[in-house]
Amino acid sequence: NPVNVAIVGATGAVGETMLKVLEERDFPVGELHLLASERSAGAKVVFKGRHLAVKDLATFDPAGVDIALFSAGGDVSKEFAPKFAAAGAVVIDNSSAFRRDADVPLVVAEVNPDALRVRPRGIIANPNCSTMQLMTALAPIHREAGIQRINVATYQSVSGTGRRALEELGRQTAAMLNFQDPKPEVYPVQIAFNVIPQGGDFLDNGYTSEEMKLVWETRKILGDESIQVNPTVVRVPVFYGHSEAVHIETRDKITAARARQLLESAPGVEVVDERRDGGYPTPVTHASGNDPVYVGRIREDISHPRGLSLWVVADNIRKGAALNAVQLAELVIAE
Ligand code: 2RA
Repeated sequence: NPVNVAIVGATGAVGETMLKVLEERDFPVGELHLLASERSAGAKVVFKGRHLAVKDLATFDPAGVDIALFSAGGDVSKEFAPKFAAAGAVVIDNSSAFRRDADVPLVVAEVNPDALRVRPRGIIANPNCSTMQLMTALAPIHREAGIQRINVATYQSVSGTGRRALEELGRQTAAMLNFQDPKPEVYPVQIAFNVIPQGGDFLDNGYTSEEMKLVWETRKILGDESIQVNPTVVRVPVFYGHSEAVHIETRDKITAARARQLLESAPGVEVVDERRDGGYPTPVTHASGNDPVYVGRIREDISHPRGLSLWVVADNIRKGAALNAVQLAELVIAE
């Protein structure tokens, strides 16, 4: 049966990709409502040859919407997700607004799909992009060997910050090559030809909000509050694709060969792990524009008897946000 879909934040980088993924996967869309702020209302979008106009969220009546995909920031989700749920829609929210709520499931399609069946508020939370790819890669290892601790440094692309950040990287790169002032606006300091050890806002414990998402969301998705996570989030001058240097300690020893074997059959994962020049995944050569979570550099930790290191790369807008949201919608309508 046709499914009436609303996309809230339809003109953003994630919203646009949600639309693309719905079309690519031939999701059975009935009515399609593209919603955004009044500023964006009226913009024209094409979906399966249909020309649609973006509508103002503030004046939209959600009655009749079956699935609402939100990616318009936490404030918009907090205000409008409950209204769409009250009108009967299942809300799949890409913001961080509800991820830590005990009565809102936090779901990676290949990791804990059954969790979305219990949604007393009619809201399902989509994990943060960096958590999404990390869990897709680590869940199979956790199930076999029991992960006790994760040290992870992320190298996050500027698309994770949004459209203005994409423009800032391009503009600054050109400015630098023309010996002009890079004039940082979106980030506190220049991002072109630089790296910035900050994602989100600083918290009292010295970590940032983007880093703590990796701690809280990992424990909720894997269902194990004892897992120790030590994250460092770094913004890098890459347009699309987050990369992560991951070092785990497991309860039981797991060899690199066994980890590679597990990952080669893991859903949503593609292993690119050859110990030669270029034998590993990168945002440019593999992840950007593609669906898999790529894993390489798999090796036993020379500094720990039950340690394992690996390199995890994925497109933060696709699997990191839009694709997983659509996969959750597919699971909901298949119930
Ligand atoms: C970032 N994960 O990359 C955030 C976007 N949701 O900044």
